[in-house]
Amino acid sequence: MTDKPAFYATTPIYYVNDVPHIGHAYTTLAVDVLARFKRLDGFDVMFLTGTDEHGQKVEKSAEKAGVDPQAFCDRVSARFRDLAVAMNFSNDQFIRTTEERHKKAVQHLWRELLAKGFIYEDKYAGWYSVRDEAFYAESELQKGADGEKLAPTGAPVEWVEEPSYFFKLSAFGDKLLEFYEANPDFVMPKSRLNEVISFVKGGLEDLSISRTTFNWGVPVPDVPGHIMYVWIDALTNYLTAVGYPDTDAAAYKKFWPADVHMVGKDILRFHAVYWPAFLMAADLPLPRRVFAHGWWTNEGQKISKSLGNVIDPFELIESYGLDPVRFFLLREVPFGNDGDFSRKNFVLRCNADLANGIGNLSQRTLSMIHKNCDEQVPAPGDFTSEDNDLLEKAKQTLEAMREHLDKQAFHLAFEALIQLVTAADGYISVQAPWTLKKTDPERMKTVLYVVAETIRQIAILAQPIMPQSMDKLLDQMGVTERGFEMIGEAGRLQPGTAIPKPEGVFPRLELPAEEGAA
Ligand code: ME8
Repeated sequence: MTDKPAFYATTPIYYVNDVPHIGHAYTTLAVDVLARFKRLDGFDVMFLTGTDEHGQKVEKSAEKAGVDPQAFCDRVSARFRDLAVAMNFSNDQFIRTTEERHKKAVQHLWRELLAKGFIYEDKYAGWYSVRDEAFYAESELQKGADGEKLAPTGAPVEWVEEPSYFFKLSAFGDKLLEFYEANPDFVMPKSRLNEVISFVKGGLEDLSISRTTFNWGVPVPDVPGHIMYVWIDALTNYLTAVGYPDTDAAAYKKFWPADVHMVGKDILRFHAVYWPAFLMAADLPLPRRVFAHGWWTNEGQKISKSLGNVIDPFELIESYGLDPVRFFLLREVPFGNDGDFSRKNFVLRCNADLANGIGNLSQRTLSMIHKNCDEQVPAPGDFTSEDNDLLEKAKQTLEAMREHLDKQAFHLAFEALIQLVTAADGYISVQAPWTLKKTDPERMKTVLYVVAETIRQIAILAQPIMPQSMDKLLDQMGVTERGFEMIGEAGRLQPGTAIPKPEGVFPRLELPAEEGAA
């Protein structure tokens, strides 16, 4: 391990009750972009994702499939690993809650909470939703069309009565409120923090953390017949991955507490209330941030298996290529807000920003250099103030992206990048190198150099979101050093570097046959 600063970011671990869809790809993509950005910016990164394999929901799905639960988990978990490959995710680990190291970590945490007096035995009688794997108070329930009781998420609930161990969550209300007050960026976006605060202010009840009516879970230590509630099991994965319970482990010392837990808004309460309470109870440091992003719908409709409109990320990549998919998901919607996926918007956005933007800028510049400068990077003359302005803008773009990504504002980070492309386009139109070719060939070389140098920096800065295409572009320009320390003067293109006939990086995409068609 190096002495570089640490950055630890996690995704939720996904239930293996169903195959991955665009929502799962979205969350992991967001963390992938952060991880790649931080690595290029000189950090030692731990990027964790994985699968959540215990609980009643998974047990029931395995039963329905007629397969033993472990075999079922192995099969579906593999699909999530396939997704990571297909999406070019750079995760450092893929954790599974059925791994031995994880069972050991959760059982250790349980013993800690018990020893510190935060666990007691009682009987649970209340509402439970298997779909949400969550307990609900009577007051939280709503009525369905036929008058049946439903969870606030619309999921069915059932009345459960069984012996259970409880975690003294009620003891943490004030401590949590103090913590949120002292760490106002702990939950982002801000509106979500307000939701969390009002939930905690409403009063916290103790949390049932063991179950006895099924088997598919981590056994409660020393108590036959009890398995752990799937959420205490699942949340602990963030500790397992860095070596817990060995708090002297190098990874634990370097990476805990996590910098960001990235989650969807559906599971904010578990991450921003239960998880910090467990950690406080165990005297462990709390994560620095929980970011709860918004929800994707498909052409205006809720994505659901029963509606048959689940967006398959593998199919999207097949149809449009990987990097446009990566770009669109994080560029289109202000991160944190809900977003609607439409193929028409997808094509329009990618054509505007990629094919006509970065793609066209690099294609025409590299072609002109190839044709008019002996197939190599030209030597520039003295820079004018316009030249320096554009070159300076690249440096400022890195700073802007850093600032935006520290707040997980992906859309603003990419907006800053696109503005740099637009500035380069504007510069070419004004400088008109095609005219200079006849009137002042030396100045033409300087102009082409300045644009090529800007493209080099755009490509370096865009690597986190579009790693494959930017690799291809940087290869075409003979650029080998690709870290952010190369932004600005340090990595200037060397005159004389070969520029082969360029190959386009972003083909134009075709609009779907019917407007707005799915
Ligand atoms: O909740 N839009 O797993 P899960 C955006 N195992 N994001 C979406 C989405 C959509 N339509 N659908 C799903 C669990 N997601 C637990 C987590 S963590 C210790 C345990 C994403 O398989 C989003 O990140 O139900 C959401 O929070 C997550 O998938 C839920 O995944």
